[in-house]
Amino acid sequence: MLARNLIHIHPEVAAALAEHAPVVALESTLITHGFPHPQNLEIARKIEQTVRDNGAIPATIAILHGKITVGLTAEQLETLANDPHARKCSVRDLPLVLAQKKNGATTVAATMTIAHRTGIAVFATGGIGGVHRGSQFDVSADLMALGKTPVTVVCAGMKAFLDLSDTLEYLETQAVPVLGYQTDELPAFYSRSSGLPVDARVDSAAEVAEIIAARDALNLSQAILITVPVPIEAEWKADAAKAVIAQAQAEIETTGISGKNITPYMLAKIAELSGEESMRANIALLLNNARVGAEIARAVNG
Ligand code: PSU
Ligand code: MN
Repeated sequence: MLARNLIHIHPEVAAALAEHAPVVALESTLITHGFPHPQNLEIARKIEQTVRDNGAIPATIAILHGKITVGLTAEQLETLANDPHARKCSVRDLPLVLAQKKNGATTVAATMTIAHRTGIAVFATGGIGGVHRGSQFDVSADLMALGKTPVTVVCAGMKAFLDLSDTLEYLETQAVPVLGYQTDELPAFYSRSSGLPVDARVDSAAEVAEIIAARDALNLSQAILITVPVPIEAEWKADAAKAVIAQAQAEIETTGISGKNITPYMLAKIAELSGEESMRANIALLLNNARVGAEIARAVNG
């Protein structure tokens, strides 16, 4: 367990955990670095509301004034969404932001780590990080966290500008099962198809709960990755997305942007080049994943 003075758990989340009621962890980097202000706040609220509408308690995770905060008040969510200086925090950034008493937004890796330490089993997000194209060493710390943190992560696959097949290979090495939720094919974030297979298809939250129980009975330390395709009506077709991603990729190569700034740049550039389309798909998949996450959390506690 985390030291008491480093962490604050919202009373509603603490009560739900004590009663073994369903809780879904949510990340905060997508709020500060994934969407433009001020839509980011509205999207964050909608994700939380979708978790509630589907019978679970949302626990958005962030660092506020150097304190790990699990479950944000409406005011805290607003503060974070309005803070242009909040640091994008992967696991390696946590000690720094805590010691400096700053605000930070947690990535998939950091959110999983904190969720597990606080006893939250299910985490819903948009897209996980992965292996970047053409760069052998640009591998998101999300993949390492998946290899050593036994939670269940619900996502729409990896962001489409990554190298999806190398990312799958990496996850295999890390012993992370990649399951398709009502699909045989790995979703490609904005679009439903990637042309790549998942390890196995699962069709219901109850089935996922059984897999989680078996993992825990074996005391395995890996996450289970549930990949859910974007809803059909909001899909941004792979062909159209491909051209825009290629253009964004060409543009970033002229900028010198590196490291943790690559993903936020690519997301913003793709949104700018595609207009409404990528944004619509991104929001729809987030809400859909929040719903599936809540259903899985209910099945785990049922
Ligand atoms: N997917 C989105 N928006 C985001 C991210 C993913 O649609 O903002 C964030 C997640 O928090 C993810 C992080 O963990 O990007 C990965 O960053 P990197 O590639 O630098 O590891
Ligand atoms: Mn990177």
